[in-house]
Amino acid sequence: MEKSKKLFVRACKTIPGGVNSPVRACGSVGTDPCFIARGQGSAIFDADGKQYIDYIGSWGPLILGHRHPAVIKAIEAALANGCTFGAPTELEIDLAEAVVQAIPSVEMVRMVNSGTEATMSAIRLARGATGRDGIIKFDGCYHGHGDSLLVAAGSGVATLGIPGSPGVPDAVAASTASLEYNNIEAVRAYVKEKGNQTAAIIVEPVAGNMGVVAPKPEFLQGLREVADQYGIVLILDEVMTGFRVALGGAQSLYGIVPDLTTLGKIIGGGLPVGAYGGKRSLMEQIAPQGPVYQAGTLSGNPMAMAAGLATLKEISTPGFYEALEKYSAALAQGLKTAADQAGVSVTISRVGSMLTLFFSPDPVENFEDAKKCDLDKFARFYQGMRDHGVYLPPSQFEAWFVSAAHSKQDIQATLEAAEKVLTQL
Ligand code: KE4
Repeated sequence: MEKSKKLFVRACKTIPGGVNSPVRACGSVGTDPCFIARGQGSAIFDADGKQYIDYIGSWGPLILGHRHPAVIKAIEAALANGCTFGAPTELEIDLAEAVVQAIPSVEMVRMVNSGTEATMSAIRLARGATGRDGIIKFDGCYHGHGDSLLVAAGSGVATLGIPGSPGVPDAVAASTASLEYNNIEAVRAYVKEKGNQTAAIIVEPVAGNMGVVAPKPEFLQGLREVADQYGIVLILDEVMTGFRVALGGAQSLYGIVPDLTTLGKIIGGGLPVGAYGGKRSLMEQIAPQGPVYQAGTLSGNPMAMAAGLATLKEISTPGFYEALEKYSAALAQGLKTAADQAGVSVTISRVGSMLTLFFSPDPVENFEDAKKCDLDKFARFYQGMRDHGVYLPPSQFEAWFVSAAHSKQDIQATLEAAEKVLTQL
């Protein structure tokens, strides 16, 4: 850990907190971040050469694991022609068509460079299309760091215990209502008064940023009905769940048809890509076709398009999700067994290959439930697992990701480590 420590000290001199994204800082779990030198398959190696089984997978993009041959080959082929042109390329059409084919509610799609850009743009489009300002989001959901959405947010905001964020104008924050996730009655009550001033409801169809929390059966359908009743744009933020929980995303699992969908992570195959898309009648309002402006120097970058296309091709192969489900279920079941045997009260929450081990004896259905978890115990668990070569998200309010590169041996080694660490908690 010596080289990592030295790198962290050096990083802190020129980079705020020594990291380029707060969730990487590890402060909330009482340790310093590992500096990573390389990854291969399900493994990553820190600057000191220590190997870990990686369950962060760059926070979701690496559903194929690190350096999948098809992805590397696609990036190299694109690079051979140049890395960026600031002009349209065929690769952008190819990825747009692949997204449209995989997600029927998406008739048109615009590529951007991050999930934050995707949600910011979708919100602007909803406001432009409805002429309304109001937004409904949900406590514990995280939709990137755009001003309108940094209200009662999850992920790093929750991890750092920041109530919102300085710098977000009160007027902007005031146009966003954050309600309780999974509480459709709270939404119905809110829209009675404010529905006609609300441009959009944005929701993670499976929450991943308060830890993994599945929607209650009536929740998503209830949002669809409310949106229809009040002319509100329903945005499913599938930046994390898109191509993660199913090829068609969470909307295909739960049978919900949104007006807009935001995407990211997996569609970039590890390179910076976000996207938003949906009903043609909405997307045609985006410049230059329509008046709602959104732009980006590197949007649709050919290398990123190539990495995304190669990834979508691999995950579209028959049996891909079934295999992922088998390993993910085995991991979740094994963790529960290990905790029970160690006498540690936990709740495992899993949808597909994204899961969270909550240090709480009770089910977690919303952010209030998640905040009741024993964060000290989580911190000790995180550190113990890392000492045993298992690299987990350094926050109770995040998801573990299983990739196609995780082997039976990886799962077994993870469970052996968990048995030891949970027993010593
Ligand atoms: P980015 O701007 O970080 O690419 O995407 C923002 C975003 C939007 N919507 C959802 C549902 C998301 O999960 C995210 C980003 N996820 C976090 C991890 N929980 C990114 C990790 C980080 O902030 O470094």
